[in-house]
Amino acid sequence: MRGLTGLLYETSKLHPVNGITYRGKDLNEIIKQSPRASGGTQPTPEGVLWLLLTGVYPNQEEVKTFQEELYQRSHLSDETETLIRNLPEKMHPMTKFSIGVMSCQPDSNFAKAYHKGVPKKEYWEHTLEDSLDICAKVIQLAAVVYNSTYNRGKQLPGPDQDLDMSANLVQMMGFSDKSFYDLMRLYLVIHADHEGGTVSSHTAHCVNSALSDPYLAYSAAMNGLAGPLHGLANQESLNFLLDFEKRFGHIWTDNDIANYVEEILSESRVIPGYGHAVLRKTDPRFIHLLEFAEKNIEENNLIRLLNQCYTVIPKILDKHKKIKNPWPNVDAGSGVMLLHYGLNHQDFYTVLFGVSRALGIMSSLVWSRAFNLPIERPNSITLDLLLEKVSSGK
Ligand code: NMX
Ligand code: MLT
Repeated sequence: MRGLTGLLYETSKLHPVNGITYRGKDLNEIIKQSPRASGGTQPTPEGVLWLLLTGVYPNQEEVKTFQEELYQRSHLSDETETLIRNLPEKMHPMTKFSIGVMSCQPDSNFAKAYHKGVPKKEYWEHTLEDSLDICAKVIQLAAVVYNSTYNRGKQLPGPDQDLDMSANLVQMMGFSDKSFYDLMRLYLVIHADHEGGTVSSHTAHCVNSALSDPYLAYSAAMNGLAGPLHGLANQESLNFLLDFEKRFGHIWTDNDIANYVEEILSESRVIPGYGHAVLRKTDPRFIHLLEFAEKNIEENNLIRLLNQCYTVIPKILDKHKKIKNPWPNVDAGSGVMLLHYGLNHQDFYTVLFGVSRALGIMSSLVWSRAFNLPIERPNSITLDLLLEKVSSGK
């Protein structure tokens, strides 16, 4: 269905060259104009959630009140926390995260309202309640998944109502570097939405179109995000660089990178973090991460390697004519930044992508219900019928 316009999706739109806009505003503008946390250099995800929902930036006072409201909504039940803590240690964090979301589903305001028989025109209001709850709870869910997987037995701070979502998440995971708070703000802002056709947002839209509640829809979306061609590419991209480093150490040439890439391609594997279904230029989100690194992170071997890959890999991929976009996407660089701050559990990276994507997916579901969009049910065709159609020329 590449290139086929088949969805109404209100909150964002992707341009093949200029990248994503949220409510018509590009990331440069949002990063400059959206309210930032006190003492921070980056916009807060709360402000971006407000923008996605309403189409306008909140002022400083509104974002403060909104932050307080989200904090009130963020509580997890003991059952949910216990469930996550008791999941097998080796289970992938994305699986735990998705199960965690499902375990909150009995609290769905939408599901209760639907079963009480509220009129259709009120569906969006109950979807909004669930959407705000989910955006607030995912911070806590992610922290519980992280701590129960990697920080077992450690005493860690609980949520702090004076902190924004990003700072809270970083602090609850046991990190205290204020520059990491800022990276997390940038991270959660730039991953929030990528129009309606991404595997995750489209999945949420499709599931919710059956009037499955927002918890069911978001959890399904996370199962799509967990795929290596989608959100899991962020862990794969860092592993790609670390494997290269293991082999070549700190001294390598452009040729070494080129040979390494060709070797992977010859095994019919993909180069994670490169290519895109829609983008035809470097993903602006990747550039924002590089700019953050330039200002805040002292150059190290991995950052040098990341930059050199950016110079070498597109030239190699461009020679393989079937690859439509040889440029890096957001996943190429995010892991290197997280690793710099000590977050060295690659398996967890896609959970952070998922936390961020809640903002876009949840905002768009509110609009889908406000527009009363119908159940999504495209036609399909069997191979025999397809062959018949082709041979008859119709
Ligand atoms: N490495 C190797 N082969 C590639 C790559 C890549 N990075 N990108 C595209 N191709 C191949 C692709 O597998 C396909 O091969 P085949 O016909 O044999 O199936 C061919 O090139 C044509 O694909 P495109 O039309 O260029 O890309 P498509 O829209 O099908 O897929 C991606 C888009 C993003 C799935 C693809 O570029 C890819 O697999 N990239 C690596 C994984 C990745 O970084 N995913 C993250 C996407 C962003 N995100 O955050 O979700
Ligand atoms: C995303 O952010 O979801 C990815 O770039 C994938 C996409 O846009 O299809």
